[in-house]
Amino acid sequence: MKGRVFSGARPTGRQHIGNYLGAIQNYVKLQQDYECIYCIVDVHALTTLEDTDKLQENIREMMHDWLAAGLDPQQSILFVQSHVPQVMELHTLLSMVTPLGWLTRVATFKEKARLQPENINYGLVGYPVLMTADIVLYKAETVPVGEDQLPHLEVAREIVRRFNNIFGPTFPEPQAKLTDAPIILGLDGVNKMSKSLNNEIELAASPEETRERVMGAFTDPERKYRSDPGHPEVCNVWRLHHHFTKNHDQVDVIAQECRDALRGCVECKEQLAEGINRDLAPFRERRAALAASPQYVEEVIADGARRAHAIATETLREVKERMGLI
Ligand code: AQP
Repeated sequence: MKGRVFSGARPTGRQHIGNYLGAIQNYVKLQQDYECIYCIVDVHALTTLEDTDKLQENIREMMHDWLAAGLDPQQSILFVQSHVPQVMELHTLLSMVTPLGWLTRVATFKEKARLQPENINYGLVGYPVLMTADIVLYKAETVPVGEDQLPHLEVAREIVRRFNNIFGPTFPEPQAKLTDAPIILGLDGVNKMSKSLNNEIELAASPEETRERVMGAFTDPERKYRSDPGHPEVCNVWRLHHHFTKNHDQVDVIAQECRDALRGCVECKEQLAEGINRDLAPFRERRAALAASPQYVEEVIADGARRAHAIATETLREVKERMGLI
């Protein structure tokens, strides 16, 4: 029997190259060898999303990104979290074995609480419990994520261990699966690429938008003039070249020319924008075709919910039995 993979992403907008390099490229690869379940976690989005009018649109945008990137609804289950409501029930049951201290010490909770002091809601602190419910409802062993999600996954593993100890072996301990680019920095060159920091490059951006975004990227902070020798090892634009410059010898040439002040940052960014636009051209073409087929996308979403529902019902029955509820 094939092992099971689960991962989710919040529909807070279109996917960016950090999401792609950190997670989606693994989602696609894993489809070959595993039974994969990928979820658009709309309930998780409510913890920070103010503009819920956009939620339905964002869900479709994300599905377009996923399908265009190569997720195959024939092979994998692609669905929306709230369409399989058993996850809310499991979340409540798992909350009974989760000490509050495990949740309040999570760094991402502290950070979100700092960023939105006026809205430190229960959903924020319970985020890892709902994430655990997402994963274990499908008894997934492997969870492809970016590095920023590792603390949440660690809590998930602790909850699973505790549940299994108390009620007997029920869930596998989920393992994270990172790509070779587990954290992509944003255009500011300092923070994780992230929509909320407005430092992202969207996969679906037009070539002109991409070029404009890349030209605004921060480079080597120590290099003031083109005639100054550069330091590629501290430059995020150079790091991004590793992913969008096909020939790796060329990445070394770029570094040497930068060190010798033979190439300027503008030239370097222009070349990066060209590389991104070249690599993403087929994705963008597929995405435009999907956007023109709304009926097909609705069918994918409905079919995913039906298939996920069947697995979820079975797991929830087993959990309730173990917990003495039936
Ligand atoms: N910069 C990144 N580098 C590597 N991986 C990343 N991921 C996110 N940003 C990076 C991974 O992408 C998956 C889905 O992410 P998500 O939608 O849950 O992530 P997010 O952190 O909410 O995305 P943003 O853009 O950072 O959203 P905001 O700003 O709204 O919080 C996850 O596996 C994540 O690790």
